[in-house]
Amino acid sequence: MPGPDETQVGIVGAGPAGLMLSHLLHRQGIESVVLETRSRDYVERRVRAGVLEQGSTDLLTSSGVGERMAREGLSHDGINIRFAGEQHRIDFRRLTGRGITVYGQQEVVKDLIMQRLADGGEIWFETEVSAVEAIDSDHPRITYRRDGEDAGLTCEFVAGCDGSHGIARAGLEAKSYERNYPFSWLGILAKTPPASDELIYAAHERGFALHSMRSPEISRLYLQVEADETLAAWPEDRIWDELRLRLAEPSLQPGEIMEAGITPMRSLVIEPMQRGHLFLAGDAAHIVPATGAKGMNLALADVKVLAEALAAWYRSKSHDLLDHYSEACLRRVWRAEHFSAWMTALLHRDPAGDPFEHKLQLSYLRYITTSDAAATTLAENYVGFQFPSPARGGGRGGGVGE
Ligand code: FAS
Ligand code: PHB
Repeated sequence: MPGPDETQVGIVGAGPAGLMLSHLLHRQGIESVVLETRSRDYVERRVRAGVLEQGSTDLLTSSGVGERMAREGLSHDGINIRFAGEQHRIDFRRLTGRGITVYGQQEVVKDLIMQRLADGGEIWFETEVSAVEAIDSDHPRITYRRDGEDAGLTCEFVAGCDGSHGIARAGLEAKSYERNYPFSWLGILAKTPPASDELIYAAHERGFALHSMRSPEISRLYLQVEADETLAAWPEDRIWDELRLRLAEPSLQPGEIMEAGITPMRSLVIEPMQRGHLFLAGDAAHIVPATGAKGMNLALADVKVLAEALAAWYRSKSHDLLDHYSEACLRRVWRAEHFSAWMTALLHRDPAGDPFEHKLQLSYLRYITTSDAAATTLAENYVGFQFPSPARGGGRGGGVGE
């Protein structure tokens, strides 16, 4: 069943980036088609991120898709850090005046799909994009396969929102900056009440562990594992025993594991994030290790900038914001890349096991958990760093909220 063969903005990928972009464009009267290789059920069930910065929750609320998040999201004013038998709380609210909201990425995706379909939006599921061509022309073209048929969609602009393994960026003559870490995260979603009211980040000599949650009944938990680890090496008893040990949380109760997966830890930035009439957003342009909970927030921040730039073009044929899209995103992206790499190094055990490095790590953890100045560097980045606005002599705003 072929769809229309042309649209204003073709969007590759129905993750948070692609769906939010389509939603924001619709609110500006701009037509788009989202092409998604997976089924709706798969996309809505995929368990990933869990923490929203205030800039992201503001965007969801201001664009009219924040109602369920406001009802079901968990507002948190800080996180806990555990190491060497110590427990310390980083008080975001006292240090920065802001907090975070815990609300699963799959819930954001469900809310956006529901809204787009209610607004008559075009989301073509089970539609695999094979190429994005003619990106230097005024009519870039998406080639895709749907219902066993190959077809094409002629666009005025294309947004590559196809994630960390996306193909949209193939046509960019871009430079990539990459770091691969010598470990991965084993993540589970389990039917067991959280053992803590707030997130627990644990730097244990056996490895990193993280206790997050989705509701008073559902916990989201992670363990640092070998880079090439498989789930087969982690029977459920071993997972729970290791979580209780590393989190120093004997009260954590096992529960039905609803989803388990292993995610490699990787940093990547593609520069520039655009060429001609193709613009990259989200993981298609940059990847961060999940330690700093930045992935989904960066994706939403990118498409807020891109939607404003496209709206300016459709309104007045002004190219300026489009020409500066990549520059407007990269300062925020690199701040999040640095923070995510820094927090990852701070909390993970280095498999190379350098004893001097481990001592430095412990010293830094003690500094961050005793000095307000040091704790503020973590807090202001975790809740979403806000660059000084031009009025205060700084550069252009760079966060979602700016
Ligand atoms: P996404 O990857 O979410 O979406 C891209 C979409 O494009 C996908 O639906 C994909 O199916 C589709 N697509 C790809 N190629 C296509 C093609 N050729 N044609 C059509 N469609 C195509 N971040 C955190 O902050 N915390 C976490 O705990 C966390 N856990 C993660 C676990 C995993 C396994 C992964 C992979 C990522 C995780 N992330 C986490 C990062 C994640 O949340 C991303 O930052 C977020 O999904 C980015 O959103 P998008 O840019 O929309 O990309
Ligand atoms: C999550 O809730 O999935 C989560 C929270 C914080 C992180 C990563 C993942 O740093």
